Amino acid sequence: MPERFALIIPALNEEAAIGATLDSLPRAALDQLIVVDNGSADRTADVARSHGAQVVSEPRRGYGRACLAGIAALRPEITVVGFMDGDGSDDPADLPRLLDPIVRGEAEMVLGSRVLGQREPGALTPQQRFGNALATFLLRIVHGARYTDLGPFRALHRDAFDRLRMSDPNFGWTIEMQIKAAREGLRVLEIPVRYHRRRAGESKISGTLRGTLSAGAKIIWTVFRYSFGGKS
Ligand SMILES: Nc1nc2c(ncn2[C@@H]2O[C@H](COP(=O)(O)OP(=O)(O)OP(=O)(O)O)[C@@H](O)[C@H]2O)c(=O)[nH]1
Ligand SMILES: [Mg+2]
Repeated sequence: MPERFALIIPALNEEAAIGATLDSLPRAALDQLIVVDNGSADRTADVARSHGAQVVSEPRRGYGRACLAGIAALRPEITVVGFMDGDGSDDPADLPRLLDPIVRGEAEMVLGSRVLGQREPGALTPQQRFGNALATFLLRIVHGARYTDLGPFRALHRDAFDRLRMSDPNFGWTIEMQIKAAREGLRVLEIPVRYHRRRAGESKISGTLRGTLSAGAKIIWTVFRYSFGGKS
């Protein structure tokens, strides 16, 4: 059976960037394109709809909740699901390289690594680079899992995703997925991806002190939470 692809884009107040981000996607390659509007106060949902996306609304804030709302909206025939940010930071030209190893059966999860790939100057802040280095170091010593990044641009076979029983409602989402993938013994591949500065609009995470600290704390907490034998 041929694979069917969906892309889920969580978006919070991205009206300035979401249209161009959607326009840059290789649409013919996607069977379902979902923007999850996470309670935006701006016109994110209208813009996404007018650029051809299916808009799912998740009024409860949180990156993980938005991703889960996108999953809940997948059509039954979808077999491969990808995640990408809505601010134009990820490079859509890399999308086929994320999906192909899954199609060829070489991997069940493919992670786009911004650390291995080319970054536009300023696209990853020093705090993000430090946070990534610390988190991936902890993943290795606490969980024996080797990764270089916790980037948002990634794809999984839907069956593999279901095995992970994802639950994190916010910034622990990416690292939860990586910890659980290692535990489940998923076949994981990291590939270099390009990373740009956001196209327009405001940073909610890395560009703000509050966002950086709360995401960083949540990520570190999640590493240890799953080390206590917690299976959830
Ligand atoms: N659903 C949801 N999405 C969010 C939330 N915060 C940010 N996002 C989205 O998640 C993605 C990443 O957030 P950004 O604000 O770009 O964070 P960042 O990439 O660390 O910061 P930039 O350097 O500005 O790009 C974007 O698509 C946001 O719209 C949130 O609380 N809920
Ligand atoms: Mg961003």
